[in-house]
Amino acid sequence: MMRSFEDDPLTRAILPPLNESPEARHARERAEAEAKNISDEIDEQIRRERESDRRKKKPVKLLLLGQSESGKTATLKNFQLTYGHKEWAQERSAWKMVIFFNLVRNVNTIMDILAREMSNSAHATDSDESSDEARFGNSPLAFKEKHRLLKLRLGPLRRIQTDLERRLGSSAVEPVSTSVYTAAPFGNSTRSDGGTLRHEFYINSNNGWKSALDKVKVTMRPGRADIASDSLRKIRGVDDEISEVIAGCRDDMKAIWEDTTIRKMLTVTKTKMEESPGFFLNDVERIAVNDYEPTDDDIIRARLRTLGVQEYRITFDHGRSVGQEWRLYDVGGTRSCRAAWYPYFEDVHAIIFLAPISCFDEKLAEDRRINRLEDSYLLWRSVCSCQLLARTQLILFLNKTDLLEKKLMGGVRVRDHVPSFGDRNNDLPSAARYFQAHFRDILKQHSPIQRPFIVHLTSVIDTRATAVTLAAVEESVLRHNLRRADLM
Ligand SMILES: Nc1nc2c(ncn2[C@@H]2O[C@H](COP(=O)(O)OP(=O)(O)O)[C@@H](O)[C@H]2O)c(=O)[nH]1
Ligand SMILES: [Mg+2]
Repeated sequence: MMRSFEDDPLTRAILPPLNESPEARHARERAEAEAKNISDEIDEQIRRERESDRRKKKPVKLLLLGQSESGKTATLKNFQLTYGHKEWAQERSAWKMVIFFNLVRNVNTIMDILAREMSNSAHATDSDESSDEARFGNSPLAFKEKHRLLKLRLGPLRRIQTDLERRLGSSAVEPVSTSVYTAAPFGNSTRSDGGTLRHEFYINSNNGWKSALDKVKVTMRPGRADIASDSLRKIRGVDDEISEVIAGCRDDMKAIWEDTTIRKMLTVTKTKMEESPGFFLNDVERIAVNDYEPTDDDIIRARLRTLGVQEYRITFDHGRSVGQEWRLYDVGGTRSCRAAWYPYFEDVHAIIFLAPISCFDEKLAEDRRINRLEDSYLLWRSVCSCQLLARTQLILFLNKTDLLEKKLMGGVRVRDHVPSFGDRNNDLPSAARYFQAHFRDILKQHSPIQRPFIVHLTSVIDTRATAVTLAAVEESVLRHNLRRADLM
């Protein structure tokens, strides 16, 4: 027997009652309309969530820009430490050789100066004592037998540096001075020559520092144990030897760094070891041991030069974009490398621009005539005014604030290098505020379309503080992306 429509209990329940009053009917219709609104809203919400899921799958692309030694690679390492910890942990032991290399290079730099000054002062005693006095005032550097012995005993570190240089490849070599490049050679490029640039500077899919690290890695790759075991044993042997030589030089390395005559020599020759890239001399006691394991902070501070443009992929393991892939592009910052940046501008979501504000009294390594802060201003201006980047979010890191503070406390005066600074207080807050205002003015004046000024004061070797900054960056990049997608 067929059941009539009205027989269905559910249908019956939602049918209007037969003897409904006009008021009751009105109330019912209102309630129904409201229910429909809510239901539509839920549908819309589901649609939006699906859309955002779809969008989420697209990688977020972030480009790191800034002059050489501004802290780009260190920032990238912070991203990996904070959001891709598993891979970070796997690379820890390979960093050991990079840190050894940095330390040995520090020591050899001092040895070079020592050799030069010792021979100078020997000449001075032979012929004309006054020249030495002219340089060192009333107390000429008194090199003793001790210094000669230290120089001799630290001799083996030369070979260690050469060995490590060979192992790490070109990333270990710092640039030399040339002056043929302008601050932003990409500025006049058009998209059409972008194609040729791409050929010259390709993305290193082996992952930048990773390819350098691979050269020093001694991990056993699965399935290759039999073929590789022989050469692995050899590499391990070399590594062990390097560790042993370094551990053997531990006390002597400490001794030269703590020696008052050597310190005086460094002051007189204006050598600021603490500010040199990859400075580890204060950590000799902890590092120069056979079973040394790099800490997170050591890895952040380790220096490998970045060549060309390199892509790093990090799938965020927590935070708002958990599961989301971020592609970070790290670039070489010397003037000669900057032409290679342009092709990457096209589809990048955001740029972190690093300006090391401690550099107001320094010159570029690749061009000694150019003040480093001026170079950052010029570079920032060309990034701000770039048409291709008009809708790209710019995030400015005023970096190396720790070094800036130290410098100012040490008595270096900003106004001596930046006359317009005038009579402001010679301290971190005033200097940071002053530099920041300059960067803001450039952004306001040169952006093709109005854009917000997003700025963070950073010291990217401080991993904890940087994790907080990166969370803010993540938030603003995601927000900006949503807004941009809504517009399109
Ligand atoms: N003290 C200090 N050193 C920094 C800071 N940022 C970077 N460095 C150091 O400066 C050197 C250059 O940094 P790096 O990230 O390699 O610069 P890049 O050339 O822009 O990639 C490295 O030795 C870093 O450890 C900072 O905020 N404070
Ligand atoms: Mg770099």
